Amino acid sequence: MPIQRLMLHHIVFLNVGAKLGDKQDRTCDSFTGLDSRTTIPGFAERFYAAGEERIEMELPQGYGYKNATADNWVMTYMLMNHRAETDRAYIQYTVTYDDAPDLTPVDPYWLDVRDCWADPVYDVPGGGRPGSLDVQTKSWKPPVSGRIVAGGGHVHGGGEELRLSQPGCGDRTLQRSKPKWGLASHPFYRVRPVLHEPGPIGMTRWTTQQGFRVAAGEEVKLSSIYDAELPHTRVMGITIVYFAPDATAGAQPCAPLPTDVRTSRTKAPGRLATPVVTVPLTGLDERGRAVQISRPPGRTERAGRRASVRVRDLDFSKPNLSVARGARISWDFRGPSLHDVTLASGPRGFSSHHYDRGRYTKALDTPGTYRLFCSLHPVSMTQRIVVRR
Ligand SMILES: [Cu+2]
Repeated sequence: MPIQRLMLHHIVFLNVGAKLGDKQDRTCDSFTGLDSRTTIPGFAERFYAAGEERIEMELPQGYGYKNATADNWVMTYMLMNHRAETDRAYIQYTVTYDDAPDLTPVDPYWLDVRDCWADPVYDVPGGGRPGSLDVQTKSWKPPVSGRIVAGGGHVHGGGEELRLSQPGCGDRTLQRSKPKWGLASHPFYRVRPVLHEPGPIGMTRWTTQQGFRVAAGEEVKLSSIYDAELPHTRVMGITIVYFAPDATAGAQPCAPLPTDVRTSRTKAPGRLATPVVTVPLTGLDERGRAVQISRPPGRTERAGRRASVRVRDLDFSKPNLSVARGARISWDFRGPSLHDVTLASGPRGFSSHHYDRGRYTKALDTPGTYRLFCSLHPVSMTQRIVVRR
């Protein structure tokens, strides 16, 4: 299925067990739902996920993810339809099933710098020096001693790397997962509309039979590292680690690192340096086709140090706005559907959660032109705010 039609933006596989209540996610007791309000119980174990990069789940020889015959898997995924017509597709996946009795089982742990949100995103505001980095971290302490035998990662556009480290051992690096980006000719950069900064085509994944040995309760740190010069909105920093419980693994503090780490990443042609991409605003022409626009239609309303915008189904009440420097803008969400406000391009990056009611307020201190959209309805809901000098 070419992404000119549909794009499988991401997919997460969860194991519910034989019946609801059998399993629990290993890092989240519950999740904050897409509406930023509802709490969802963590009734299933997240064990694999892929973004646009389609990372494979790979375990070293001799290890497996244990499944009972009666286990039920659930998929949660997002499709992006790039055409204004109903389409239909199948999701195909391949599983290697091994019934060898002597496999060592692994437990999947989802490490995420914004964990336990249904949409675990954050914003890199940008405005840093060239080469500067934005670093967000997540600490994880395994409940039992064991060995981390495999892992991979997920970043969005602007990502530099995900790093796993061991703070109790001088914060030594255990492993890095780095993105590889498509060539400028790759469909991610060519298929219109471009609705978000394209993600990588591949991430480093790694396996080790020996494993990184960690004691029960010992801290392991995930660092999500992004370019801090430009704004990057709604980004993620996620690593799933596969952990083999092993009572002997904690015996020697800061044990030598494994010598058998194997890494791999897609062989497809690509770029290693994080490309600079400006996300345009998109509108519809008379024939309903997506076209790039520099601003939404309508006159520009002028305001001073304060402005309030109603977020309706499917528009912003003030699509073109000019405000004084430092103005506080509040977006009032009136529903009934979920919406958000997200920077596409501009001097500083920000975004709101998804809301069907409530208010999001942001002070715009940096002059310039902010092009915004609702990330859920990016073609129909656009806004341009000029912050005067
Ligand atoms: Cu919306």
